[in-house]
Amino acid sequence: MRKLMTLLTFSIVLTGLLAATAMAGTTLTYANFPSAPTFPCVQMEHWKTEVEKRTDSAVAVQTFPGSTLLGAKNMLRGVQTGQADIGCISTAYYPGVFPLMSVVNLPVAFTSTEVASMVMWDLFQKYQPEEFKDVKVLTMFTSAPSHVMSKTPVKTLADLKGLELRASGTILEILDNLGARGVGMPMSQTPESLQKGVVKGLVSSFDVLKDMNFAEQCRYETITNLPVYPFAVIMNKAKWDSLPAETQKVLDDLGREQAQWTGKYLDAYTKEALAWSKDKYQVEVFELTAAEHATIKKQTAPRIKAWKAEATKAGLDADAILAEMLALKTQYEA
Ligand code: IAC
Repeated sequence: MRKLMTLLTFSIVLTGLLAATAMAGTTLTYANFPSAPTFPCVQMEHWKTEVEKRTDSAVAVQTFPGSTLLGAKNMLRGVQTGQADIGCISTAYYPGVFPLMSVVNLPVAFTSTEVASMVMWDLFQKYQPEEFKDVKVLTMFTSAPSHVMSKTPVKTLADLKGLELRASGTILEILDNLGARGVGMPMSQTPESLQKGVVKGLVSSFDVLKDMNFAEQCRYETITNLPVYPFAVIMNKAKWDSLPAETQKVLDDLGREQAQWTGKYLDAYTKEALAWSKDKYQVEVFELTAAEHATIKKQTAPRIKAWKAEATKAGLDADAILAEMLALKTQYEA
């Protein structure tokens, strides 16, 4: 009888332990570089909620916004080496590393984040570029089209002359072509540079007017419709390989949906952020003339040529990739 009781107790404890292990499942760490209110972190929390729900909590996601685990520049390497399981990178912060996907950063006049994000995701699926071979890509999306936010008014293109503006990637060269002075740095470094006066403004999407409170310092906003910044959410390859097939399926199924969700969210949110900035700081918004937009188009065209040369050098069929991107853009805009 005693023996039986012991055995029974033992098996109850064992069953409990096994159940607890199964329930605890996997915890994935997810690093992000900008502060928690920004859209890359909002989409991260949305993804966490969806993953935990769809796996019945077999997967828990632990999020690290604001460079608390990895920063903008060591994100790629940090995920490759497993310092974080998952990380969010802006490909524009890694010049020359992503010759194919940087096509999304070209001046092709995206006007919708949702469209740009879907185009990026489809391009990635079609080409499965080598440049991501060391990681598992979970989703991709873009920022909204970029505009000038500055401490001094930029009412016409002539006002850009010599103006130091923070940007990254393709937009740096575009600014130089337009007579401004592009200063390269990640978003997370921008508040300090604005504060110190190293830059007189920035070129990015309007969400940051509110989320980084840039509206307080940059009271002048000029609608320029410059490129979107491309983002990729990447996972450590060994960690991905260690996941059960049903978990992998949940994450794979979320890829496209997450790209679209983020694009939709940001399209609505940039409008809200601009309205908030007008209300709270009375920011002024300047529109350029059609002739000035034509000038921008003409002055930024060399960047497309330069991308083609870089992509060709990386062994890519640049013309085909660019044509595919433009075809997808037209398709999603219809
Ligand atoms: C952002 C961005 C980066 C971090 C947080 C919010 C961008 C647009 C792209 C950029 N909104 O680097 O300018």
